[in-house]
Amino acid sequence: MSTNGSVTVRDAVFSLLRSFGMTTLFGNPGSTELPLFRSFPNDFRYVVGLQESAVVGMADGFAQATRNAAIVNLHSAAGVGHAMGAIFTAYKNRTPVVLTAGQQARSILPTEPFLFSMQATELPKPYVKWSNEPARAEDVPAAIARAYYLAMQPPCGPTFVSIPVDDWDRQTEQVSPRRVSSALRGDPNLVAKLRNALDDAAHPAFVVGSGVDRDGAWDLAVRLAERYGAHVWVTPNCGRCSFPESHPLFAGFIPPGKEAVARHLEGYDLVLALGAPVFTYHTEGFGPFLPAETTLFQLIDDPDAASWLPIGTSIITSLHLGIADLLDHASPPARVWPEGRRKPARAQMGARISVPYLMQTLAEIRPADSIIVEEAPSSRVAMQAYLPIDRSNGFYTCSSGGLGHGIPAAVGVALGNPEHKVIGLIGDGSSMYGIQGLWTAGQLQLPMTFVVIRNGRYQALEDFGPQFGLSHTVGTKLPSIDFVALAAGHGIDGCRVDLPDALNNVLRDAFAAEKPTLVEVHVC
Ligand SMILES: Cc1ncc(C[n+]2csc(CCOP(=O)(O)OP(=O)(O)O)c2C)c(N)n1
Ligand SMILES: [Mg+2]
Repeated sequence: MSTNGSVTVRDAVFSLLRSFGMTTLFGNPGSTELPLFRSFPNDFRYVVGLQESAVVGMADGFAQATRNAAIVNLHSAAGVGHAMGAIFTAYKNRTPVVLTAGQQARSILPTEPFLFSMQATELPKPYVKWSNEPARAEDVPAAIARAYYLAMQPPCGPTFVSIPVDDWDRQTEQVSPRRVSSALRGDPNLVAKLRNALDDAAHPAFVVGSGVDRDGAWDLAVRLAERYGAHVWVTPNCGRCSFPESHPLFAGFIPPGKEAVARHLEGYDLVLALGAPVFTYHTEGFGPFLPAETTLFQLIDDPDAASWLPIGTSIITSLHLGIADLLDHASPPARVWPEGRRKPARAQMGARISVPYLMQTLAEIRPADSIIVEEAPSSRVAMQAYLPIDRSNGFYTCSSGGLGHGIPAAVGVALGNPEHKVIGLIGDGSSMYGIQGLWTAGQLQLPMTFVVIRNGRYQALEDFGPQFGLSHTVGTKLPSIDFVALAAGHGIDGCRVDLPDALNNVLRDAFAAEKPTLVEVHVC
């Protein structure tokens, strides 16, 4: 093939990224990436993260908020290594992220240079969908294009391109962007079978996962539930909110254990999982997968998640197309709706701030269109009870269980969503895995609020102890972390609140601020 190039690899890549709408580059620079920045285009912005885990977490939040793949540049093997936990999370979140990493110059690779990544394409596996170091410099733009199309193809996820430092100044040819469809349509025969089963079901339930909101199918899922009078449960360890939690058909959250799943789905003759892996358990459990009388169907855009389901019928489809196909026929006779979940008793103001009281206060005073990004393990049940999410794109957490996502992802969501207030609800322990995100929020002056829930320990692990027969846990106390000082040290405002009657005003001020603010809330 001719290599009579007319542009540099760098210009060809920037032009391609521009055509994909990827003009925000997340990264942490090193020597093996510097030539990328020679005449950095004015219409691009470079968002610096101070550690690569924070870089990828920010890109993950940004990609989810903007519904387009984010582009990331990491520094060789060390940068990919730091980022690995966040890459794992982006893979589990099904977030499209195009990761690039610098590699040493091709001519010195035979003598194992400083910073050289020995098996660059192996390093991020198995948590990338595709990994490549182009054989020739001129193939770099085409590799970026392929990485983009694959990242955006359901199931979405990270892809990786390793780029030798001397490639950027080489000549190549422009690569034209193409339309690559990413919609999947389910087998019409199976969709008809599911529709008949729904028409015949006496007590149907839906179990929703992140896939519904990720695919923009929120309104369709509401219509389908209303048509069938189906209870709607949230699948365990769900990364987004896919159904309004104040809706009369909303039944609640299924805990992540085998027995709990079977118990919660008792009494339903048909269970339809929508955009949900079925099921993501956290601890070992026993007994039946589902109650014996229950028939299971799954609509999912992920063939892998469909393959390990032990029972039932899986239909591989984009959620918006699959649900639209189910709705595309005459409605069955209207059903009497079962009763949804009950509102919890009002949390009382005690001498100290309880987590339910904090969540209730947040629900009452947060801006109606604000977005919650959560990483606060032992506070989650209280949040689910007292802080209902009722908007599409209104909630994000990590699906992997790997801490360090919350602060950076909140920054990425705020960057991608400037018209909405973003509130990060972060445990004191969790915050320390991605604390560098505060600095980026400060540099960009994002008008967001970090609420650090300070209980002085890894409460979730202390709660787990008895399940493993432990009477006490080791390494779970977190004394002496000063979050107000950490906020100041990262260039943002911070304040502390430890009495319930001060909470309301402190949070109101934080939400009104047009800059990032951290509120350290002492809870009992
Ligand atoms: C990267 C990573 N390291 C360790 C853990 C184990 N872990 C799970 S929950 C948890 C505690 C988190 O503490 P905090 O944010 O304070 O929340 P709390 O449990 O107090 O509600 C830890 C350490 C993890 N999930 N991910
Ligand atoms: Mg804690």
